[in-house]
Amino acid sequence: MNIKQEIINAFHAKPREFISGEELSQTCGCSRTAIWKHIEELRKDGYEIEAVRKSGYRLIAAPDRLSAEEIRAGLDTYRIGQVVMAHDSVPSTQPLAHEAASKGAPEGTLVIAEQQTGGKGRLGRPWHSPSGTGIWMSLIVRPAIPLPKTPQMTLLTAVVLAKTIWEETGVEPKIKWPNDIFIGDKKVSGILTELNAESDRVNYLVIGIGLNANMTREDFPEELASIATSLRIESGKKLKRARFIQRFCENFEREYDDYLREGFERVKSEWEQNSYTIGKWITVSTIQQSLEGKAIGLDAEGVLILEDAQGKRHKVYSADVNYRANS
Ligand code: BTX
Repeated sequence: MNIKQEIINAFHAKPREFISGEELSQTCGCSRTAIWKHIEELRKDGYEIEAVRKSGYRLIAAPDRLSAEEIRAGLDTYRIGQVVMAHDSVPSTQPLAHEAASKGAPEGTLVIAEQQTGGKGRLGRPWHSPSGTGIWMSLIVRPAIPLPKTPQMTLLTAVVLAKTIWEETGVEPKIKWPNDIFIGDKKVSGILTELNAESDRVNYLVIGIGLNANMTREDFPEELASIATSLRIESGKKLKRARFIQRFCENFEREYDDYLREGFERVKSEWEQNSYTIGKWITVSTIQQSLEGKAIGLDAEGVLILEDAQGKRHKVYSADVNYRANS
């Protein structure tokens, strides 16, 4: 582990306390001069660190930047989020995650960026990803599941996101089929799952997550103002983004392990409990046709069941669906 990471971990383990140079040098296995040099580097990175003779160093404030060190400090997982590739500005985190995955990046690797200049949604739609205010990240997973089950991973991710939003902000999110998180009638988050597979074998999935964390109303462009919101707007508080990502990774690992062991049932019931869609009259457009009906629930595999005006039930697969809700 690098020395900067060790120092940050030590600060996180003893919040608001002074830690002596001696103690830090023992923890990190280096000289006190080396500690002092790394403290200076951390200050350059935006950490506010108080130094008092005889008492040592104390962390006053961490920068509001998403660094690998901040995410890993205090992260209680064994694989999700244990490798973090952090960038300032990139076109999109998705191709970077694909590249890393194809070169063997381990399951749980996170690619994050402060800003995306070409953030993408589904079907080539753009995803607005301004600097410093959101969480734009791609998670690499390698589940041993058959190809037709992969849309379940999007539903699982939505459940975990909704749970983490609730736990960290107290606002109540709803999941809109297939891949959006809503607060009230506005979108706060979207999920884009991309797949790399051969015949029936999944090599890896890249789960892209866009979450509007700290945008103010003015930060949204005109075309999004009436359809998008942020956690800050809804909760009235700034979100600690690194902490949110840690809690997300922990919740994800728990839910994912349970899913790999026990199957889809728990995800299904959690998804249905938090659904924005179920009970609503919706229009679903596929390439072949447009269907209208009431969303009844998910089947055992996670496929949405729609009941039309004649009472006939239809299965709606996420893969070929373009979704519009009337209500
Ligand atoms: P989607 O196709 O369901 O949603 C895209 C639509 O959402 C856009 O057409 C626009 O109307 C609206 N939109 C765009 N930006 C925002 C925003 N910031 N907040 C609310 N609504 C918006 C959803 O696709 C999947 C988004 C995944 C984004 C992540 S970010 C990390 C990763 N990298 C990347 O390029 N994409 C993913």
